Amino acid sequence: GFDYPEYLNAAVELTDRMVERGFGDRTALIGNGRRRTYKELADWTNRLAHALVEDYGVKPGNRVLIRGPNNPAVVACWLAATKAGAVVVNTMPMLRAGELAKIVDKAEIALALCDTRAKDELVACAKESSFLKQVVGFDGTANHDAELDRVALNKSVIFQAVKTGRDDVALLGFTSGTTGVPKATMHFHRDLLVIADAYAKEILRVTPDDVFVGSPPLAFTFGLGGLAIFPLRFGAAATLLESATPPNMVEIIETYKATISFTAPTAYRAMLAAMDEGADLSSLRIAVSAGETLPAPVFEEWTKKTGKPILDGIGATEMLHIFISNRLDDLHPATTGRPVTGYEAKIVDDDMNEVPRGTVGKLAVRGPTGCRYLADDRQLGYVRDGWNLTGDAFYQDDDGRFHFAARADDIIVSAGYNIAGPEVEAALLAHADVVECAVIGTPDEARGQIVEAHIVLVEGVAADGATKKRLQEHVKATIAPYKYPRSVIFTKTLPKTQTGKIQRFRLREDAAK
Ligand code: 3SK
Repeated sequence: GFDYPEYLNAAVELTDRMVERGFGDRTALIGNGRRRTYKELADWTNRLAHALVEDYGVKPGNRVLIRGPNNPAVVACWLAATKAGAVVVNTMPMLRAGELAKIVDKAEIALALCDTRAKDELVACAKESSFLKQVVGFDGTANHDAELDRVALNKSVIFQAVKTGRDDVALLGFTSGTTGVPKATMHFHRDLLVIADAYAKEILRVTPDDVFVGSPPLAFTFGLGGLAIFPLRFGAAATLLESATPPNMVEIIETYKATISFTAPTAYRAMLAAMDEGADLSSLRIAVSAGETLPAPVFEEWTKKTGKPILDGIGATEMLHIFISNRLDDLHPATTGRPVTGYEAKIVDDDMNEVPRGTVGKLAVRGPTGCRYLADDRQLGYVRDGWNLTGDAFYQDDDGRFHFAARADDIIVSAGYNIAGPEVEAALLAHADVVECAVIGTPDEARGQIVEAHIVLVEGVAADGATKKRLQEHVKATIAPYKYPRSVIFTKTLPKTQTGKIQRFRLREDAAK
């Protein structure tokens, strides 16, 4: 088990405790043109925490919204608010006033801390909101010259953090999932540490010499874990550069000799393409892939070209982070691997009975973290008999490894055949002409549904009948021919969530119009 003291403040463990443990002079955060040590981070967050309590009246349990692109100031605000006993709601900088309003109302947020460059939408949201009273700006650039920075400047670097219980809520992770209606998932102080002590310790074997890089926003718990909690828990360093979008990650890896990367399969494809242009990824020790299942061709190419492991894993905002993963010594293409230490997983039917090995069913998981929606009836659908039902269709092979089949709603039933959309996508992605694709079922009189592929082609490939035919033939030659896409639509972009997941439901909605 994971034993934590009854009173535990996760932010203290990630900062002041690290200084006590001798990491004070080591680099914690890299960003805004400078490196900050653990001691500097502890001092900074203590000053900010004083400001939150003394100048902005933050009380334990208050929800505090944070908005800004990935940079050290966002991490500092998150840690400071957590030290002050607040429940933090990290939000994506791309959200508009209307989307922010849904979060503010759901979480009843009175105070927001906002990178001044992203303030307009939040101020617009505050004007309409009966909850949001104050939007306080911080400077997310190198200058640190905004209201919050100025108020915090002369505060003491010693702060008596709020004595939170290990099961006090520390974080509300918002997820719109792939269906669009936001839900708030509650996570405790101990949950923030357990994901490091389980996944990051066992699977990544993080050491203080590691340097993390990644593209997921800190507002997505995949990013908060990979770019803040995991490095800080083990005395390692995190690069937090606003430019860390997938095309630029390569440069960051080269500059800072990053050792562990966190991103999604499409970004790994882009990085492989950059290698063809001479990019040097040799500092990387491990590539973590999640968000979408990792197609076998990307796994193979990555392994061949870099000689380094690429670890596919499945996580969920509801579970806080990754709970099934490949391992450095147990690494196979087209499998998600086995449960992370502390977690159990099984495949069940609609009545929660375990199905035989090899049979596709619903993925059920339980462990030290789990789904706790804030005031939301959807809790009843997510947790049954103590097991979390993630909405993914999986099967377990004879060796006990878990294999992704589809999101439950990505199964296409065509002329009586059950076809997993992602399997057709994997076949298409293996073709050199395809950059990205999404496969859905669309209504068809004769077959009930037919397989429809939305495809982004490599630049220069003609979006014409000949390409369509070539790709259809390729699918027929790769997987059972009845799975080939009868309908093919070429597109420039695919609809995605803020966290980069393809929103197949949008394509389905459009198809139904
Ligand atoms: O893919 C996800 O949804 C996810 C969510 C939270 C943490 C990690 C992951 C991969």
